[in-house]
Amino acid sequence: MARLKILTFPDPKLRKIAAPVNKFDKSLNKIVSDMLETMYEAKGIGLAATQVDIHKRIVVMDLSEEKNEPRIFINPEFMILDDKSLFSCEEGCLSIPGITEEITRPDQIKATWQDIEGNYFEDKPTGLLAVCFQHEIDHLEGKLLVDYMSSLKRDRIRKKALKA
Ligand code: GNR
Ligand code: NI
Repeated sequence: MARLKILTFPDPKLRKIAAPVNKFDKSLNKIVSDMLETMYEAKGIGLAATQVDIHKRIVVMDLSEEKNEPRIFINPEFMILDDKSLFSCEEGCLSIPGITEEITRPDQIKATWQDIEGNYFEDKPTGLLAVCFQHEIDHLEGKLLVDYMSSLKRDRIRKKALKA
């Protein structure tokens, strides 16, 4: 296993769109295990491959207290089932350290993904799992928390990050 470097805003590589995974081989296993190590080390609850400069549709998560329930989502997708059912959450992001923002997102979604062997799954996550699923898919599409903020706030965060 290896710990990977997490890209931070405003790195333009965070804006790349990830490509679907179509080979469920050893190299996918290696990426996933490195991403899990990187996520645990950084004390995040989720990590998208985009954040470690790998532009493939791979997400890892662990929402458990004990940090012993790794979840792996290959080619994750979601559909909004009810656009009137919303959930607000104070979100953080490993790629925008030190910043949190309250974001409102759909709470009733249908999620689909593949596992590391390519088997297909679906579920209807709610609450934090639904939030995290959408947050990570945003990364795969090159979208970040700052995109939900006012441009004034975003520019302030950008300037601070560039100065540091
Ligand atoms: O560690 C993380 N915490 C978090 C909290 C609320 C909503 C989303 C998240 S994801 C974030 C890790 C991360 O940046 N994943 O992309
Ligand atoms: Ni993030």
